[in-house]
Amino acid sequence: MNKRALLLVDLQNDFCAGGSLAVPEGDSTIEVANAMIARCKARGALVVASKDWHLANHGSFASVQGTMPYTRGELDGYPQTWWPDHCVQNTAGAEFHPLLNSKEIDAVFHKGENLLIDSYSAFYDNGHRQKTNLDAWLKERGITDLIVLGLATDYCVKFTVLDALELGYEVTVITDGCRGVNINPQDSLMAFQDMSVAGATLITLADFSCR
Ligand code: VGL
Ligand code: ZN
Repeated sequence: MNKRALLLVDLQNDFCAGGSLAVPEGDSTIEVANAMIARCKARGALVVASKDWHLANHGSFASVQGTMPYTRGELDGYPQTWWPDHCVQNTAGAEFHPLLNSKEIDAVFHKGENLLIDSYSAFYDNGHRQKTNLDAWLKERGITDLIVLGLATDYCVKFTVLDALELGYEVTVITDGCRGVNINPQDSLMAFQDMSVAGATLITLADFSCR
């Protein structure tokens, strides 16, 4: 029997309107997330969430590197986009969006705590060196299928979905529950394509309701 969990990726203030790394229309993911939380809970599914969780001097911050935000370079041998300071541990920007029904979340998994490497995926850092507890937590509970939505499509959603597929989960992405940074205008579209080619099923909230 397949057992499903809903995975909410980085639905934090800094990625929403007024946040330091605001994703265009990022807030619009929140009502999709709340609808999915209600549906999944009604079917007895678990709900988990990731949080980007950096120290104030994280190596991905342009301010730390003396570079311009949204330009690119290399961090510890990996290509790296330099970001505005965001999701600093225990700041308002790192909190869940206030309208997110976060009391329904069964477990939260933090990532990005290592100063020297970025961590887009909720499962691993960008070098696949260290694993979060997410995979073990899900497998302990017999979860085989993941339904994923969140921020941002072209970074944390994409790499979370690709790792989930590699780890053997069946993955469904709720596309209207995702929004991208789109440094290049096509980035989100290309990210959805990458997820689909790797084996993810892409559907909308409306599609999900009639399954
Ligand atoms: C993210 C850029 C930097 C994300 C996190 O959640 O997609 N993007 N850190
Ligand atoms: Zn980050």
